[in-house]
Amino acid sequence: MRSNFRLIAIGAIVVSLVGGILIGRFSGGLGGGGALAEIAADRGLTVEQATGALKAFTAPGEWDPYILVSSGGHSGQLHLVGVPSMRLLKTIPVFTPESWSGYGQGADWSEGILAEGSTDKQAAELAWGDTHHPALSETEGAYDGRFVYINDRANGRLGMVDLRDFKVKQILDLPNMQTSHGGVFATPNTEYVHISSMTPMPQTDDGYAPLEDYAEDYRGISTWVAIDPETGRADLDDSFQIELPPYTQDLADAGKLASDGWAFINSYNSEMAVGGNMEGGQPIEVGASQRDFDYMHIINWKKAAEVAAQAGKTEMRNGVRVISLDTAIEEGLLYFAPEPRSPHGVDVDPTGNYITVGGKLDPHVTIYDIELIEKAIAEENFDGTDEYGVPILKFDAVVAGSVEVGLGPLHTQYDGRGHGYVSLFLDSAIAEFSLGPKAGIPEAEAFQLVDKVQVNYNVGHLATTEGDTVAADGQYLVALNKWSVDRFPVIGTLKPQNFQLIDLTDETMSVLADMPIGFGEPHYVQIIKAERLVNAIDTYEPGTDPLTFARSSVATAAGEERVEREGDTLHVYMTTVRSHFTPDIIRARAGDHVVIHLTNIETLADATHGFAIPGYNIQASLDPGEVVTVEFHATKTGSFAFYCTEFCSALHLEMQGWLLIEP
Ligand code: K7E
Ligand code: CUA
Repeated sequence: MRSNFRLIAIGAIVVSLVGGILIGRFSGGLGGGGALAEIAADRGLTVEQATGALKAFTAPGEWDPYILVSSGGHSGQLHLVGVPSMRLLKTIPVFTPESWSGYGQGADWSEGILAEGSTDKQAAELAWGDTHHPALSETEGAYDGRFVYINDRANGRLGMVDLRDFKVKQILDLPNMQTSHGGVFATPNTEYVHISSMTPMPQTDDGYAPLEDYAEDYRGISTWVAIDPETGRADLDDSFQIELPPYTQDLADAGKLASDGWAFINSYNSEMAVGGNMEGGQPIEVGASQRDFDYMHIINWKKAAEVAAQAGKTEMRNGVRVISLDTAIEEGLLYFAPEPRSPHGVDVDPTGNYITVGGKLDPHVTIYDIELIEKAIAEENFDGTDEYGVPILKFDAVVAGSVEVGLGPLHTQYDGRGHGYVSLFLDSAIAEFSLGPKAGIPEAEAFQLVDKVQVNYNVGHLATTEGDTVAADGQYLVALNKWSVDRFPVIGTLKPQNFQLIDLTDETMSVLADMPIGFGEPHYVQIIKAERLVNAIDTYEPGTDPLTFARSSVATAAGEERVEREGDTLHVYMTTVRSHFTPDIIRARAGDHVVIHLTNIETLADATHGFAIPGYNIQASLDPGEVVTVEFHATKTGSFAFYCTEFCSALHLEMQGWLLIEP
């Protein structure tokens, strides 16, 4: 408990400090400088806190200049957060059913996406995913606001959300890989979205191989998913995969500008440890941390796309063309650069010249230079090969610099002013460091630690505004802290994560705000300028099928509502408008196959209706203009009062009807 005495004492200091500053700054148009200082003092705020609050404040009704697109971890969702206000705007379900939006709760379009997202590769139809790394689509290396892709860490899948209506349109279950982690990025013009395996998988017909045959039968996979520029959808026929050695492929990034055409994938466990701690072996984390170096994979993806197009250079494996490891080596598509112990993040700077790697067990970041890499490849400046024959570039020949930043460096983002910001998991801090001359930093100041700020606690990823694109603008940084420990009231044993907003516009970094994340465990996020979301719509054209954006063949206009019976199938063409369903009585018989085509004939933004049937596990959401079909078997007789789940109008409670299923 704070004593009143302490509050008064702090208050007095704050009044004088804040008063001086705030009166100075706000005596202009606001006319209330003294009052602001008093409020700060009353609330016990320090100057830093009051300044931070004002910097992050977004007035009621004002829009944030940035939108943060966050993965939701094993909630299987994406979250949109306004920056700098750190207000949660929306949750978008991708891999996991969600009943607000009716996703996977009986509506045809979403059931179809989830069903297609589970191929025979899976043992069951999947109802969850672990979202880790969102990748916004890009044009010329900058976000273009068209699509966002997100991987499923658990099941090796890729989801696509269309940034017109912010709904998922496709889940692609990737052949030949079981898991995927950080290997997700869009190429600078979104020709491909890359996704790589994390844990290698046996490339055998039945997906099984004894662990004794790990080195022989297991392989990593780098997948280049071809993207249709109109729809954003993946086309497996035009996609290809590259086989990789059975190391654990981790984070990845696309080259851009100076490094356009290249891609970089970190790996660890080049020891190929498989565990066996009850069978006389070492635990995996021990076995996988033996060597001083693992390998950064350097892939010439433009050349790989050419090779994949040539006859005889690939083999079809479960519906996708695969370039074998041997072919990749022969054709000069794959090189390794040594990277210090247990690397995690690999991040290309906005100029494309530098590639920063954080080694979890090394207190440095290592910064590679693409010009040096290209030179070493051209001159075959190799340190031999790995056991699979992949050429290893000489470490000293490709590294531009390294900076001692602190303990547990993971991920790096940039500000477009020649600085990198790296998350330090063990130190619970963000370190700012300078890049080299190719990013505009004078030689004498290159590759140095610049600043450090403490975060709370144990930061994983971090994101700066557009900080992984050519347009990084260095305004804000968000730290994604894994633990919140004591930052929030005790609300049970499962604790929220903590996002912290950090200002990058001053000489030194400062923490402006905390945002508890009580709805999943975000890993990576990207922050896009809100003004780039030019395709976003707030209503559909009347009668739209959300999957195609075209007019639905079952769209129903006002006055065209009807019920048609075809044997045991009952087709209901229903409209929704404030505040009724038409028809509001559906008469079915036990055993019928009931198909209800709902059209929301509203044209006004926000006039969403829901359609819920008790006892049948059905809840659909219909945005203005949207058409959704709900289909079920009338297995249980009864009188079911269906109703609208969105509070749409003063007579929302009256927006209900009867589904009669006669015995
Ligand atoms: Cu570092 Cu999944 Cu990107 Cu989490 S990963 S931190
Ligand atoms: Cu429609 Cu409530």
